[in-house]
Amino acid sequence: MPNANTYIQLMDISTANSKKQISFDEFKSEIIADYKIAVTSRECSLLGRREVLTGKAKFGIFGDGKELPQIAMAKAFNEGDFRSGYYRDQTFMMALDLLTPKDLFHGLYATTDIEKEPMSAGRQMGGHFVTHSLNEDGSWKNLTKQYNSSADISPTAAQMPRLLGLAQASKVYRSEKNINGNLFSVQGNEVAWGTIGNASTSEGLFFETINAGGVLQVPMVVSVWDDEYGISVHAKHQTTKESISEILKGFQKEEGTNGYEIFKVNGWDYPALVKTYQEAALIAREKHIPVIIHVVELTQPQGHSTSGSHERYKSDDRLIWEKEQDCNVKFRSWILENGFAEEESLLQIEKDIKRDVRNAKKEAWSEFLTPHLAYKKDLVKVLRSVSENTQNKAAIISILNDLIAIEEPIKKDLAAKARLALRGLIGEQSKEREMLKNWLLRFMTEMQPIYSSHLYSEHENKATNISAVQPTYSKDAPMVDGRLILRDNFDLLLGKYPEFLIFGEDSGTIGDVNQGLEGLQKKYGETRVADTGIREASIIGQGIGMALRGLRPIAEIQYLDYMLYALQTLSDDLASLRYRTFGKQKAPLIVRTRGHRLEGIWHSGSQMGGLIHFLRGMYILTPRNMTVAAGFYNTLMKSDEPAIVIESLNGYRLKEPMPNNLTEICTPIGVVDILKEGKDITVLSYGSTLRIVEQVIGSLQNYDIDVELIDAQTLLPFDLKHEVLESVKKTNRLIVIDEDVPGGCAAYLIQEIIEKQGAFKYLDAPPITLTAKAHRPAYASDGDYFSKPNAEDIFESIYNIMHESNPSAYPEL
Ligand SMILES: Cc1ncc(C[n+]2csc(CCOP(=O)(O)OP(=O)(O)O)c2C)c(N)n1
Ligand SMILES: [Mg+2]
Repeated sequence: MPNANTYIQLMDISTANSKKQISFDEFKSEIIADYKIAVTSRECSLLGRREVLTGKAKFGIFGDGKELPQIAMAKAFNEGDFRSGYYRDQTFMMALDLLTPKDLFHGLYATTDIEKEPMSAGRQMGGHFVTHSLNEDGSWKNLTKQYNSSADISPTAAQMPRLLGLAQASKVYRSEKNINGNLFSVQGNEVAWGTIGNASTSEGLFFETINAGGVLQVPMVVSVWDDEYGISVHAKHQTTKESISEILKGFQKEEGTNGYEIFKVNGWDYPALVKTYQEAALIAREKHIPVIIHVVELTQPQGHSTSGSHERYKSDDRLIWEKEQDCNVKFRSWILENGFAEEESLLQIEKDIKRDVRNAKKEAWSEFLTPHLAYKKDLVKVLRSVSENTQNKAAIISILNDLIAIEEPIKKDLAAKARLALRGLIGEQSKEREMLKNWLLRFMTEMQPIYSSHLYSEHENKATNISAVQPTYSKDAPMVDGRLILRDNFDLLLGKYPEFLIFGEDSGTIGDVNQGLEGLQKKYGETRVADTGIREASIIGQGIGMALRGLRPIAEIQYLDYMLYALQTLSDDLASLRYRTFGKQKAPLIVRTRGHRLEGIWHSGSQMGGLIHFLRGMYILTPRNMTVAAGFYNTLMKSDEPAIVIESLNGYRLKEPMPNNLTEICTPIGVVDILKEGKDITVLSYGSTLRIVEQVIGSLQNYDIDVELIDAQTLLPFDLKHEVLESVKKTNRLIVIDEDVPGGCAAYLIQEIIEKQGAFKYLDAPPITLTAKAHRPAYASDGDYFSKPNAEDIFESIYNIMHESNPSAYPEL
């Protein structure tokens, strides 16, 4: 007898969540449809693992043992909602039709066609999920009409910071009526759904985000998939009391407090899961109260990944328990016990699914191979011709035969064989050699972008395409503190762009520690100009999540030195976003910070070398004054790419003339500024140090040294027009001065100028860097003097270069 009680219970919840009432037959078929998803997903995991063990795929990590809660989560997930999860969530993706078995296998093989491998065009390991937020031209799709998944990354818990922002966006859209959020939100009714493994909750990012979510009261539902292990390490080494829901109890919302609703549910209990997820959705969606769902008693039938087997670390008892508690097994029994299906029909379903998944796998493999085989055929033809007209016939034929023997070639095989053959033709001239060269050139030109494109935007409005607009001044332009230029510019930006908001530590009430936002919270409200807790990584996460949903956040990191707390999120999540999604998602977050040359180990850092290397995929901008900085913000707001703007900490009180075209000023990105022309030596610098260089120029002039001074302005990207090269062609001497460690950013700039711009042949003297000492900058004025390049260092370094090239004109110092 089918269990009518279960039906009635579940219907109660569904109705409460405003889903239409369904008949008992419809209910039964929904259960069977769910069972099919669970079995399909499991079959993919089983076959997927085998594909790795036989060598067709390189690595496999699957969602087996976690199927059922994901099906329940998918039922509560609405269009417009966002997921921020991790590599176990294939069943969720399948339940919403965002991933087919064939897609999954394409992901395993690393098929590079985005149509066939929609998760990353082969760039990410399987198990990293994504949906496409952007149209071909880079514009937004209507995200309220699709299920959305932000792009997964591998570092455990790194999905948490962005989850916060994804949820916060709903809150912003609900409260800020002036924003045109048609493509992103329907009155803030969207829930952001996080998933995380039990062991990954040990990470700081998890706790930081949970706390911030409780403070902000944003609609996020965090599911913890608890299988008691993190690879081989048991919960007793991971979590106090071995239970995340137990230790999070202090976050429980009570009458009159903020906080979370916290649920604990068994991962094999279908009706309980469905009920829990419906309730959670309701609470988060309507009331914007965050929810934690601790899903326990989950299993991992095949162990963690294809890197090892779980028999090495799980006891026999645990292994037996996992077999019995397997959520799919328990779901099957529940269906039979409640009479929702007969044994035979389940057997038939399972058989059909096995066949379908096997076919999907075969098709995916064949589609993966097809283009490679076409290239191979082409290359075989070319090498055959080459072999008929060469003095190195034996070697070429041997390469050709090796190539023919590769039945299932990958691109690397083809490139390597062609290059090997070309090497064998060194010294020969023939049309066949030309043919091979052309084949290889075409092949590499076609292949390289498949692996290297979309690091930055490739669309019309990319940041480096925004044209410069110079500041203009009225005749009686007042000289004002630099911070006022920023403040007035932010004021105008807040007025111009309703979707623009700015937040950080002390950014709200006092208008930031240097008062660049003075009075703006009063004028624009607590949502748009906001204080945050001291939690740099999740401040960035707020920014990423909101930018993923069409808002234009500026996340403020109070001091450059504390960027390190956020560096992992910036590097792994933000900087790689376009690249890892093959240009299908964007998060145009602007990070505002201030740094350089104050005093003390943690208030004067200039770790630019670290930033430029960790953050490829972002723009790194170092304005020398606040007018240039304001221009960068304006440029960035016209574009849609992520950037960091580092304001000079000691520049807020320096006087600058107030421009009369504030919001129009655009400082171009990737363009240097030649501040003084000169004939003797090219001096490249940026930020606060540049001001000291400017002070030295006069003294150098007294010694008959005519400096050409260039402000790098934008470190990533640097000098796209190669203006420094033109300068070096004229001066034949080069020094790069900054306050990073030796071999840091200055070394990068030298590499750009010498290697990329090709300045080597125009130099009469070795290019020199003048940097800070290798240690952290010591405190106070003397600490600064003996840690960072000072006026005397700069004078002497430049003088010495002149002395070396012309000792009689410039005698020894
Ligand atoms: C920051 C970081 N450290 C280590 C790893 C390697 N690693 C990948 S998964 C994993 C265990 C995660 O366990 P859990 O969170 O319980 O998820 P499960 O795989 O059990 O679902 C580890 C240590 C990683 N990916 N990222
Ligand atoms: Mg685990």
